[in-house]
Amino acid sequence: MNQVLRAFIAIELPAEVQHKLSQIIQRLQGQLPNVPIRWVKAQNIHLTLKFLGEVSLNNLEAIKQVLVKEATGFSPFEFSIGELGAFPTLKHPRVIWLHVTSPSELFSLQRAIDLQTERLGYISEERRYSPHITIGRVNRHADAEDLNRIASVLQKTQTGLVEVVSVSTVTLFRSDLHPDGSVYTPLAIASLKKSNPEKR
Ligand code: 2AM
Repeated sequence: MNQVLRAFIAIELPAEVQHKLSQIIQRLQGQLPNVPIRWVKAQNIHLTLKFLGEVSLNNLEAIKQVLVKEATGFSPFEFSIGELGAFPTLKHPRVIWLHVTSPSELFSLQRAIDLQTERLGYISEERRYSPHITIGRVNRHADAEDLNRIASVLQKTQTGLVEVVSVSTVTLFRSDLHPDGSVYTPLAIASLKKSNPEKR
């Protein structure tokens, strides 16, 4: 039997960062009561590197190996989170997110993981990787008035620099869709290159 699960590769955020981001969500929720948006639960907030989609259980080991091998090629780095954005645009928001400003390491790490998982059959997005942290998704049934209210709140809300995050691992997650939202479970955690111990 060919069993499958839904999976993606991401950078996990520390609980205190997730908490800080959920405070921004609460602030927006307060300004947008009764607007149909599915806000991301604090424990689910992460930075996606590659969405794999349906993965056969037979392929999991190969994916984990790719992750471990690619991760060890990169030194730990930091990225910062701040200011709101939306896809497709702030004026026409469908997916609400926070900007990620990062050094080239994040792009190189994402590219390496993308390339190697593509070799295993997990196709790359055609769009260029644009790092972001999704915090909400506007319901398909939102009407023009809802969209205008969301756009107006997003455009006038400034978050400034919210947090600087240190990255030392990447995680393979399984995603299970439940009626009350997705549940993400780590399947494997790969460490970036360990820094050299200081010479004495
Ligand atoms: P995004 O919300 O950051 O854009 C788990 O579902 C993660 O995989 C989400 O954070 C989502 O990214 C990302 N993802 C990318 N493409 C997806 C797709 N087609 N379906 C579901 N999730 C996708």
